[in-house]
Amino acid sequence: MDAVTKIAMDGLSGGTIADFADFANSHPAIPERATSERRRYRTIWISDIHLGTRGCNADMLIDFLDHVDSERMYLVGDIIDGWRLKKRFYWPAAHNDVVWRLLKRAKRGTEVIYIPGNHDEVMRQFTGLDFGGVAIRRKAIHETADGRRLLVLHGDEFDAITLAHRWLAHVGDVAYEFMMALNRWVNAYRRFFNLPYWSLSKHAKAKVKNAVQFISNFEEIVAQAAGSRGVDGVVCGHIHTAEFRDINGIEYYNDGDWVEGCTALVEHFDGRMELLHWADEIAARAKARSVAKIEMMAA
Ligand SMILES: [Mn+2]
Repeated sequence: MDAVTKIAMDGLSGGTIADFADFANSHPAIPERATSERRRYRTIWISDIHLGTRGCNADMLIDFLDHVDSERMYLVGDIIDGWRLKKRFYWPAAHNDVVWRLLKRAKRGTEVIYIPGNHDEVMRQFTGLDFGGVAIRRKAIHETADGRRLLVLHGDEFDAITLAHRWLAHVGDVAYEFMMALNRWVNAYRRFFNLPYWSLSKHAKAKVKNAVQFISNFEEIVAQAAGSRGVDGVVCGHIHTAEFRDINGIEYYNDGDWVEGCTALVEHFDGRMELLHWADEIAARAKARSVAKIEMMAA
């Protein structure tokens, strides 16, 4: 048993991830909204949550999970960050709440398919198994309501091709960690002044030419690989850049992340696909509330 599995097991048998041994009788720290008020979709894809890190935006994800529901849900990798957990154990109550909500969904009848990524690759050894209604798979083929076939995978499979030098991945990792810390400070400041959530790396990525080049290379390589497998499109995560575009006749979808982009990919009941930007949804909700308040005061 490696260190990460051991941490996970220790946690399950008593530590901070205590309640899951008695999941049916446990309750989340942050109470759930009524399930009847949720927007329904045929399918939801989320990835790159990075539970176990300070970067994880668990509060926004909890808000998302409490406002939407679906027949099927894909967890497209890097759900738990084993790399970071191995260095330092970090597991606040909100992270427990995310896991609780995901398991609860499976229990209520959503078909949950978990495709581990590189940060939670320790779970890949359980490929083919089902845990409490969560099916662990290496990849999947999703058929949309209108019959298109989409390959679903995390995306780190292409690192060897997209990253010419392995060490670049680690430099990128350190730089990314720094940027995430900066992002937290910027947004703590913005929250204090009642400003909406702002994504630093979304702006940085759009400015840095190399990052743009890397992202478009990744997108093209993934789409090409999907095309050669004879599917209509591909859904992945990994690079924390939500996207939806046509690449030489192949639909390329990236569901983004819950570190700072806070996005999800959804399929409507007619097969139509949409990227949800949850920070925008929360801002729109707050605005609608304040408009309602002003109208009430004026009446
Ligand atoms: Mn990844």
